[in-house]
Amino acid sequence: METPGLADGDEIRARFSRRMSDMYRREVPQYGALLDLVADVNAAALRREPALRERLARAGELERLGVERHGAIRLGSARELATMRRVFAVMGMRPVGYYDLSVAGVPVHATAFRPVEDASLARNPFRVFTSLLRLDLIEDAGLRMIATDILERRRIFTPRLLDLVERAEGQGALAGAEADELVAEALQTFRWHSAATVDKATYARLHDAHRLVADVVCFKGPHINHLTPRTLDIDAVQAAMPVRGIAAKTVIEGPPARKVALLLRQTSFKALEERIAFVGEDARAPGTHTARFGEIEQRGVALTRKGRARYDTLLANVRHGSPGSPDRDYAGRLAGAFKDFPDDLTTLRREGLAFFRYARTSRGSRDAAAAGLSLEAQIERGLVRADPIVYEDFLPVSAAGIFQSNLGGAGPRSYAGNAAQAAFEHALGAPVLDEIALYEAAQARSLEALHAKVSQ
Ligand code: OOG
Ligand code: NI
Repeated sequence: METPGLADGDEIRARFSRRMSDMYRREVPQYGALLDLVADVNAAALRREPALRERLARAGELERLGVERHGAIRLGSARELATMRRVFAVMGMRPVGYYDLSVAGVPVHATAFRPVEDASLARNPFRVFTSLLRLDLIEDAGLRMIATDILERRRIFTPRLLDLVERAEGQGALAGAEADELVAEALQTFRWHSAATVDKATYARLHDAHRLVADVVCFKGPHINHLTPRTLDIDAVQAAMPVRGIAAKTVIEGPPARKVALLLRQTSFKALEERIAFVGEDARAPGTHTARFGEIEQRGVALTRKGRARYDTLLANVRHGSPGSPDRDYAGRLAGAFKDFPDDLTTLRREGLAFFRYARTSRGSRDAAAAGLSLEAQIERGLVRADPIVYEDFLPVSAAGIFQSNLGGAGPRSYAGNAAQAAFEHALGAPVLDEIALYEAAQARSLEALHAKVSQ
């Protein structure tokens, strides 16, 4: 336990992510093997690139290199989602972005609960990709009723957790011991239950509708289905996974490898087949269920709306025709498609493709003439610095790829793609924040601070 002091949202989130990591490592030993591999690859990258080590040390990121960046859960009802929003709010996490996965044959839509302030992200970046099952996409009306009924009856939060959330909402923070208790109670919601809540036949019917439907409906809670540490060299981890007996998914999701990392690249090991027990007469004939895996991520610069539209188009061109299972030459075609996408920070900035945070350098603060110069001229003379803003969100096509590689052999089915953001927000009980607007605001704030200083 980590009792001392009053715990605010950032502190509660930090405790929560540590305890979650310990729990998941115990539950899924292969995840521990992935963490060991990532630690080795990161250490090698730091030895190879002293400049990278220095940059991370300056930014205070070295100590946090090993902490998980995100996890994911799948919820079954509006009530669960709305309550989860309150639980995460106590941990300083807000819903950011709307992700429609139905277009990719996955019957869910989602948001990411994450810290939004720079200081909070720096303190602990943990976020949770949170999906809501779309029962409206189950075609069989009878089965839809069964699933709805099961989900309406289950209770995924302990009564004590709800008490503590209410207390924290009233006070804005919790005493250290209460924060520990809240974290322990919250973990109950995320833990694995090997006992299904349904009989074998019901599991099979839900599984036939979609594996994901069975995963959400048949268990006592929305088990955390993966955690994701940060790697400094995702290509190296991808190549080394099979060497260490870890079954990697076929391709790395997201943009190709480049000098200037863009957005987010991710890969995972395939979900494990785990034994589960059914209720009723089937209790003595165990079954298996595939849900839990491990993932890694490498983040790059956030793209503007213009940059993002270009990224989306290029990616769609490459994936056209093989949305579910990219072929062997995928990496080559992807790199080819992005050949004309600028790969240096200056061009990305000048063409308005990526977001930057501007700050006066110490030389700039001493130079009275700086005020009369254009921003570009000040940057060229080393009076102002432009640092890329890191992308903190997810990518729908990548998320679909991660989902699919964990749904076993079955290829993607198609649902008539229909985003339903209004319905999602209604279930959530709040609007989601627009992720690009957050980056725009961060960039604008840095420019305002610059101008304010100049005019003093
Ligand atoms: C979530 C998959 C999406 C990511 O990193 O894009 C995701 C899930 O499988 O529940 O976590
Ligand atoms: Ni993930």
